Amino acid sequence: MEFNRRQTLLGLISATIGAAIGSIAGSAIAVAREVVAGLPGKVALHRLTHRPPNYETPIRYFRDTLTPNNAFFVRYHHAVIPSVSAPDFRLDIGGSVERPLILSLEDLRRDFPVVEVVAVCQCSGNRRGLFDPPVAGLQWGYGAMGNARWRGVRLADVLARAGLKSSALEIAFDAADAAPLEATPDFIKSLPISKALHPDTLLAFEMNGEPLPELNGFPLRLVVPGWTATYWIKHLNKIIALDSPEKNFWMSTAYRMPRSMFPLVSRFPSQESGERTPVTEIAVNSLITSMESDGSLIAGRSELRGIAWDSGLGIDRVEVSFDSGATWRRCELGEDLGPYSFRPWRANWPALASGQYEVWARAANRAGQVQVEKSIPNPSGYQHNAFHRVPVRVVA
Ligand SMILES: Nc1nc2c(c(=O)[nH]1)N[C@H]1C(S)=C(S)[C@@H](COP(=O)(O)O)O[C@H]1N2
Ligand SMILES: [Mo]
Repeated sequence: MEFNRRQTLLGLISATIGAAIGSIAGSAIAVAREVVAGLPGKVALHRLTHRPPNYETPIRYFRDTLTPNNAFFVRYHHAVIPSVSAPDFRLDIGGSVERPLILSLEDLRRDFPVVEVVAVCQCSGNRRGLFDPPVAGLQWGYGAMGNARWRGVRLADVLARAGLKSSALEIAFDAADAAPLEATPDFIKSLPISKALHPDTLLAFEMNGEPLPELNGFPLRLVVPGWTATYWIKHLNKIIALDSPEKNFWMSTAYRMPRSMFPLVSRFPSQESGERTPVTEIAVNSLITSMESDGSLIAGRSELRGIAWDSGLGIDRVEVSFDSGATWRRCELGEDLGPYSFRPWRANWPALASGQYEVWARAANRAGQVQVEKSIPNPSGYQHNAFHRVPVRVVA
């Protein structure tokens, strides 16, 4: 791949403006981190690391069902982020195909049906910072996720044009952000054929009606609805059909969870070896979003609302409890933007005598998967989906 305008985007990142401290309410561990402006094209976000850029979205932006592009979280494994000009971009499709292809963005838009899907992009390690006892890794709070309307072409259509051979077992994806001088291995991920050919799996060039932001994968990213964001390769420039399983650090070692943790509905058979299995689908989850600026709710005054989501099986119900799970009240579900989207919900306040409370929220999906009271410990801190707990003040 050739890029005649390769530069370090981080070189353009300006100094920190208006630092503030954000904290996460209602969690076993309060994770404090700075809210800083400084990433190009982004509002102030919670900064975890600057090189590579790892910034999460403050909870209040999840009051919109679609996460604004300028508040969408940013996660990179490599510090050097390529900047590619759209006219120079080429996507290379090879491996076990009859006709290897090299496609420009123009080719993609012109030669294939353009389709859309609303889907949650959530890091496997979202909420890692809330595990108790703590686990190593980026200490994400609640904001390593976002929901967007993705527009692009079906990966299945592109693979059909290339003449995918029946011997292919996996499709591997590589990006422009290789780091040959770094100790970190190149970030390459693969998908099983079944997920790669799923009609909702897209090569996306637009997000919420705009070209992809630079830091969210411009000009092209893989969109894998229902699966965690590790598979959603940004700056995608190479697709390789493989007859044998992809083996590299990011597939064989990272992004794996104990098989015994919970049964995954979406399987990745060719990568299932050993005691740890690849993290695939997004676990059912919910979040309260209407907190006051101090992170608590004021009974009867703050609205009681939030979002719920899962891997695309569909949210069945969201419930809230004010008595530590003894009784639960069903919430009203809002607008449905499709099975992979955040689903907004709201509830009325019950009559509460004065005192200190916590509201707990939990979601269940149509397959009967429910959130857990306590997150299931696992070595890399993936799939945190414990009930969201927020303090409630009763004001006379
Ligand atoms: N090229 C590239 N794509 C990538 C990554 C990366 O480091 N490089 N990280 C993955 C991970 S782990 C996550 S959580 C998402 C983050 O997507 P975002 O930065 O658009 O929010 O991108 C995925 N795609
Ligand atoms: Mo991630």
